[in-house]
Amino acid sequence: MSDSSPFTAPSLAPALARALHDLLGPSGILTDAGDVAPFTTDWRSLYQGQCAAVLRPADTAQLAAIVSLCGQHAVPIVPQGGNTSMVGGATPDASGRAVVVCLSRMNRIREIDPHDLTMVVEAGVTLKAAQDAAREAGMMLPLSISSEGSAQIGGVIATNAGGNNTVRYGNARELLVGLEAVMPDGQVFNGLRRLRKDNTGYALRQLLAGSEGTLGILSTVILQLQPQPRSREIALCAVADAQAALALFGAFRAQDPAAIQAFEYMSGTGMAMVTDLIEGATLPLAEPAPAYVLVELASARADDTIRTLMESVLGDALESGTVLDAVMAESESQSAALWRLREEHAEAQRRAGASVKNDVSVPVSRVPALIERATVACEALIPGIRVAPFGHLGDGNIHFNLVQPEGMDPVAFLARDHEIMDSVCAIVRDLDGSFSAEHGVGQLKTYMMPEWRGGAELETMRRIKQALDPRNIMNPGKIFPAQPT
Ligand code: 2HG
Ligand code: ZN
Repeated sequence: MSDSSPFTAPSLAPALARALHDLLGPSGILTDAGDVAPFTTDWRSLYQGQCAAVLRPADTAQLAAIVSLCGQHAVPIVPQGGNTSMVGGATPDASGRAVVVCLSRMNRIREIDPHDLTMVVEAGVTLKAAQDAAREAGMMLPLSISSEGSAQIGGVIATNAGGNNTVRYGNARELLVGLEAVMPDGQVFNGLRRLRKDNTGYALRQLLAGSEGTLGILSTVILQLQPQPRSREIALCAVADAQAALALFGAFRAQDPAAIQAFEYMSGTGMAMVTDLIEGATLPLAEPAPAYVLVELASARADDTIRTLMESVLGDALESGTVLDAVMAESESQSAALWRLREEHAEAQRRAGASVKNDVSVPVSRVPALIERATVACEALIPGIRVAPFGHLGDGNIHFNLVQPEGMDPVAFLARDHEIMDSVCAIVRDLDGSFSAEHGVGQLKTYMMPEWRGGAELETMRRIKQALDPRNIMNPGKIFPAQPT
């Protein structure tokens, strides 16, 4: 469309459509069905929404103007980064009233400070690009998730992503030093301060982190970096079960808790899906095992302490039978190959058929009980169901995922998703866990909120939402269950 052609978006009021066009120009607005289609469904293809337009601001001023204009016209806004939500958190509903605000044009890494160990990043930078930039500057952004090639920093912080390094560095929220956000009334909240100490009232940036776009849209953030590790060791271990995996975690932790960069559990079923369905993924062990652990140790020191630690703990574990077999990476490419076996779990499960995901957490000591009890419950519920739990054992977050039985109609399987989630969650609850450890609530898990977070907790969340976004334009339908009308 040329600059001079009249811009229309059938479901937007003409005055709003004109104002948005004047603000963003033709390249900043998508309305053609083919152009908007990728923005109206989610990575898992669970939701098919519609939108009036996709808006692509180039800077914070444009983002703020979009939010004010949409507020004046009571048009809902769905912020979207890399569209990698596992819970439909960035997908508009089917009404077609909302606009999707896509942050990918705001993609500058503004500054990396080697003295403060911080980086200033715009919301649309992919996590991978931010990690690479930190590495090139001799530092490390200690946040790693399997969707990092597509996931964008704004979404990563807005959903308080967790991932593989939480065991050592915490979730995204813990890495958030400062932030700039556009609030639901269009005001810009400038909290781009890089202070380790700043005890001046409510922790608003921590509130916005994890708010899933319901309280504002993050435009720029300051993230905490770490020195680049100078020594790193990665091993893949075969184990008999989660109890052995936990014992191995305890053995590493007893020697040096600060060295554990990642401690990931994988089931034999899930690993078989990866090696069967992902090209070039092969198991570097003599034979398949009931379960596996991928452990990464790292240190800022360049000596052989980390190698010695890995060898001695694995040596003892092999001798005692805690570990059945193990392989240590001897090169960068072997390290990447071992990590790939872990990181391709989500993709392999997607290829294996319909799946129900339970992104749950329990106290670390109870992970084996969770896996044992939930396996029995799911196998009793649907014979032939493929139980493929994996994830971040070191922080207690297991993706207790279930893949449809071979040959079952995927629609019939997904029709039972609440039944499956509820039976897993009953066990999680009994073990004092949480129904969503890192993927958030999105729209998929809103129905669980009253039971799990009801009473004062959900009511406080509702009041905050009502105070900041009285017109409910920011990512409606996420986090909060619909209230009876
Ligand atoms: C991971 O840890 C992601 O790989 C995705 O959180 C988990 O597919 C999943 O359930
Ligand atoms: Zn995960």
